[in-house]
Amino acid sequence: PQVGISRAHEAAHLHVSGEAVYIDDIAEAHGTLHAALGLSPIAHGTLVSIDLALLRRQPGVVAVLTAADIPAENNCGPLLHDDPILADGELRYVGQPVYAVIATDRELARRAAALARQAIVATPLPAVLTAREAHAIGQYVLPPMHLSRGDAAGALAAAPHRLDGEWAVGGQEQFYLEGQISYALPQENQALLIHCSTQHPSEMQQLVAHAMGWQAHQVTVQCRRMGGGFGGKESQSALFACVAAIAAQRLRRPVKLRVDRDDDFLVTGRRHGFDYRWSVGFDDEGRILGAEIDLISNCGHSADLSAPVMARALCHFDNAYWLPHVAMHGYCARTNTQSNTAFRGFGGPQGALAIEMILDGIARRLGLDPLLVRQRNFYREGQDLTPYGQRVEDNLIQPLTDRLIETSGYAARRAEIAAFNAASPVLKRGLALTPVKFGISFNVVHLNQAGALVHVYTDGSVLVNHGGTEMGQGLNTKVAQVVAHELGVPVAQVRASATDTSKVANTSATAASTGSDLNGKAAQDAARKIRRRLMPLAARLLGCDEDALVFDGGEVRGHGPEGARSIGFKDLVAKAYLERLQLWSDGFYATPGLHWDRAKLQGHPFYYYAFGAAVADVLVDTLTGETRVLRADVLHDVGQSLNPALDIGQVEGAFVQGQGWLTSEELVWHPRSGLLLTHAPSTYKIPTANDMPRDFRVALYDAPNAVDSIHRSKAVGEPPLLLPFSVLLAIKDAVAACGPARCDPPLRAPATPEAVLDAVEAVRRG
Ligand code: MTE
Ligand code: LUZ
Ligand code: MOS
Repeated sequence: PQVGISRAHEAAHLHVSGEAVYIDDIAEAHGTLHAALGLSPIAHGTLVSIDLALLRRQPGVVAVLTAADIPAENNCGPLLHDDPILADGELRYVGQPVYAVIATDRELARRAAALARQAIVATPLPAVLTAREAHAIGQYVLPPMHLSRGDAAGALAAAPHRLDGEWAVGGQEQFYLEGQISYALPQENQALLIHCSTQHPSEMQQLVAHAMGWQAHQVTVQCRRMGGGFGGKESQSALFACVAAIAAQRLRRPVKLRVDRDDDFLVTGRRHGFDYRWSVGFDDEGRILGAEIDLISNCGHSADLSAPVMARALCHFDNAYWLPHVAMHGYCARTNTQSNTAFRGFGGPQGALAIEMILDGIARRLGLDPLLVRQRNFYREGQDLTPYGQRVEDNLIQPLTDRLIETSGYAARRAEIAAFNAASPVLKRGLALTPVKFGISFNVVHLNQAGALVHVYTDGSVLVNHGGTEMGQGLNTKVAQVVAHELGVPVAQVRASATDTSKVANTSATAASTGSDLNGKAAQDAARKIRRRLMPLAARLLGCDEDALVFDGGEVRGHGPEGARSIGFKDLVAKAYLERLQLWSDGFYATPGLHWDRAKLQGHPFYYYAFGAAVADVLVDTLTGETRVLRADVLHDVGQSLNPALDIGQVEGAFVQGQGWLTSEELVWHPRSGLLLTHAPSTYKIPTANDMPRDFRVALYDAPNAVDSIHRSKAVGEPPLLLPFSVLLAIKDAVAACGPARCDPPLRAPATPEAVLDAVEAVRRG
């Protein structure tokens, strides 16, 4: 078999040697020009004029483009068309692109573009910089969304206990190592080839075509790989693709637009920060009887993907728990900041984190171990209907958690930590176990489709192209394994080529963790069609029935009346060519059984759920607020893994990325000017190797997917980002050890040293 085994990432040797080609590594065509963006210096205002003469006389400048130079639609927004490529009339946030300078080299383009403060004349208007303010005045990018079941208010009123809370979690920068970049090359007869670092080549093609007023066939978008996307290149690669395309076509020269890190921070959005306000009613055992919650997301200046992000947040507030009566209200606040977008988890983490904070609060109020309260609220037989009407089938949460409790030695460590804390006044330890249930599928039904193209050449080697994009997650490796498995050839005989809109059309973003589920199935379909075409010939050559054929190990074997015979795959293919059999095929896949009522927020949006759980053991220095993850035990469900090494890598990466979100990555906008102050690694702190859990034990829960997914595997990209909720709650647990029994530390997220110290002080004051 070629699936179910660990294989190195197909480009790992290229990544480590520096040979892997990213967009900026593509050899520049003769005459290439470079673009740089001039950014709005104010958070809100009316654009009066741009001093084009000033910009044009800067050294090296070839052209300056403004909104007036966009041939057709001035929009790069994915769903609502509310995202200008270049500002037109209104300035909406500090960092909004207002003009593009095209120059003979990048440095000159940047120097000219940086004159924005002098070049842009604008009349400032009052700006709304926080979601709270926007919510208070009812300023949204979309109408509010409501998802409820039963009688939450009645259940709350009747409950023996009640907890009211307000809390917030910050946003998060994707911090892909390769920044946003597009390189556009004019082609003959009114066409463009665009190399774009994007998770969504088809969307880039469409948005460029709309901006140009062109037909889609005039635009080809290619992406060999990204140096990370993490959701940040699902929609927001479009601005860069559009600017490069417009400039290239206008000047009839290749144009590259690569922004530096600071501009990437200032121009593009990130994970939505959320504000919450909740009331929950519960019984003496900590079982939730009723819950009401407002979720307010900071969307920034436009809608982007905020609607499906909020929908996913609402559909993950339940996480692993049965909520008999619940009312959720989602508000998508419009602010004068970057437009927030997809980031690993896509609102799911922001939804589920709220219920985990609530359960922790309930446990502390009742003086119970939070784990016990969690277990009592788990979905179970008869209490397995989500608020949005989908049944939680094949629920692994209890067996998986039970196993992790045992393998992590939870009970013994709980006692050990209590003893440690009793004897340690300054350093405190904390422990927490949190579960994950994550719905797999795009929560927009029609996006759950994929296509692929498989070519078998006459020497038996195989080229596969599919609609997905490679961003480091190992999608091409998995798809190559699937194709190799189907044709019975070694995986080294299969190559995946760059994603290209001229090969597979109308693709979805590589997102929602569905890359291998969708493209793996589509590629399998294509490979299967080729195998089926080869079977009659093979059966004839081997003197056996078609159903006796086995494609494996680079050959085809058959057992017929004359005994066992075999033929090399290569020889079979060579003969098939002479017989004029079609040796290449397309493939297609659409996830079955999905339905979703977007207005009522009811239906069956997910093909299945992925589960997981983590135990975090942390150490907190209560004098400095510093924290360290001493140990993390993870048990994560990837079904029957296509490639355990890649999956463990995804789990580890997602864990640490989520840990960064919740402990160190803090975004700060200047309260008056609206400038994002944390726009570089000097002030915005992503985790380093030193922040990894000191003892990190990741195991896969090895059980085949109950539904017919690709080789019974499960999606892995996003769900493990929720595992480090355990880190935040373990920090909270450690802080609680500083205060009186049953205290509930008011810990902010991210739990930076400052936030930890504030919480320690608060519980000590009582
Ligand atoms: N892993 C790496 N190395 N780089 C990335 O950019 N993106 C994540 C996840 N893992 C990402 C990653 C996100 S947001 C998603 S949705 C999935 O990968 C997308 O890929 P998949 O569907 O093929 O898993
Ligand atoms: N839904 C979803 C989406 O669940 N994940 C996504 O990444 C996405 N992107 C666009 C629209 N809906
Ligand atoms: Mo991932 S946030 O769905 O790109």
